[in-house]
Amino acid sequence: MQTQSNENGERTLYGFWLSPFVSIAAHLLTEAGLPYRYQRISPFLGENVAAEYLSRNAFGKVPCLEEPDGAVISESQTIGRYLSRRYESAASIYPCADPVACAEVDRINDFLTFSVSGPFINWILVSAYWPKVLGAKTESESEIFNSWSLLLTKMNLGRLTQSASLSPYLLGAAPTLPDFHLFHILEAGITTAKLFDMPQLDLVKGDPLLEPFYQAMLTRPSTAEILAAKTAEQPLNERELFEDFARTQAPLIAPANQMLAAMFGHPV
Ligand SMILES: N[C@@H](CCC(=O)N[C@@H](CS)C(=O)NCC(=O)O)C(=O)O
Repeated sequence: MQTQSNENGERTLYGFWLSPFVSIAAHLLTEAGLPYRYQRISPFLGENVAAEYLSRNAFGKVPCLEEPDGAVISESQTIGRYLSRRYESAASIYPCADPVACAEVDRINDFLTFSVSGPFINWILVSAYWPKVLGAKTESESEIFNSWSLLLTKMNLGRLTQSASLSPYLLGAAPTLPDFHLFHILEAGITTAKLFDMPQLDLVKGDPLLEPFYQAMLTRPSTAEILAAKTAEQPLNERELFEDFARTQAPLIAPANQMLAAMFGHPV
């Protein structure tokens, strides 16, 4: 595991609140009663690819958690599993002392990662960010991807919700790692649906199984805390998203745009 000298002995969570993955990590820390300092890293300003941040997470992705003893952990699900192994107060979200119970949590969470949340983020990037924020002329190709993604996401979410306990959480009366994962993916969908005027990204509205799950998560005091922080930062995120992101990303996405132009047969 990577370590960083941590002179002030604080726990720090790096990221920005619009990120569902940062919100998952923050939510798990809050649930477990583990205090932390939040340090905003804005991908819209390119802060996630600056040398200082890359020294913590070479992937340039947020979240990243720096522990009081200097341990540095990134990837939201890794952070969740780490917290539950290290802190008794986080043990219930990932019951690693019981391999069979743990396998059940992994089964749901792996399905979410591979079949729902990864593809969902690609959906948002291709259908919304690329044409509507980064200015790429891929409207018709993005629209096709949008339709396929809607179909596949609904299909896979349906498999999950129809087979889960949902009483009210995925595995029963108490939430585990995949509940926080699913909640923040749904939250990201609701936020981006409004942001880009794409109602199809709101996966909760009108879904008789997801609506009660979402409401149950909303009743948790930890959820209110996380959503308040997210709401407070939203104007800043929107400003940077629409005013700065295209400029800071331009050098990074230029090679991708060249490939897209070659694939699609027109300038993007
Ligand atoms: N699998 C990662 C995903 C993290 C991720 O995709 N974070 C996004 C923000 S939502 C990010 O850092 N994007 C910046 C970039 O890719 O340059 C996790 O679970 O933590």
